[in-house]
Amino acid sequence: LQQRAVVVWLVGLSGSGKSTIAQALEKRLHAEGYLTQLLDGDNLRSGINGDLGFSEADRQENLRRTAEIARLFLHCGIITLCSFISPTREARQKTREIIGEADLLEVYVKCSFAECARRDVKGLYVKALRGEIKNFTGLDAPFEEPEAPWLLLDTEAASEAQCVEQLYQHLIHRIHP
Ligand code: GGZ
Repeated sequence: LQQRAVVVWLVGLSGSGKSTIAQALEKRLHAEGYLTQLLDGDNLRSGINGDLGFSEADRQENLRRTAEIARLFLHCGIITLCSFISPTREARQKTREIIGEADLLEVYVKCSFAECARRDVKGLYVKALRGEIKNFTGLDAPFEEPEAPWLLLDTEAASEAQCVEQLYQHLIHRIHP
């Protein structure tokens, strides 16, 4: 199978919808015969990045290692989907340098802090607002919005299915220009 690989990097707050969108996109790409790999903050942090927490430095290291791993998959010709908060401009810039500007598609999964806190899928926001989680993104740790993402998906304005469809269409046009 001849395919042009890319890294799709989803940026956004916890609970914004990154992983859900990435999983649905992966399922669709698989069904069409594409080789994919999904790297997710949630699962990498239980394994290879299990030694890292949520300080600024640990997040940078989390993203640096992930970018190095993504680069390996990219060079195998695999469409690599990365789902990480990726909260700072600096960390995202380093990621871009590791993977290479031309092969990194940054997708901003936009959702306000208030809406993420309202959804609170994992109950983390309630804990963070009670002060039980320190360095929580958007509360007492920074989230710098991507200024010029390749694609912006607003999960407050559009449904999950619409966001997946939009991302899929953009990606396919990118792979087969
Ligand atoms: C933000 C946290 C925190 C703190 C635990 N701040 O929605 P989730 O639960 O499943 O995904 C979040 C995940 C964030 O990991 P990342 O590797 O994506 O973060 S980063 O890119 O900043 O390195 C959230 C959970 O971990 N979580 N504590 N303090 N999110």
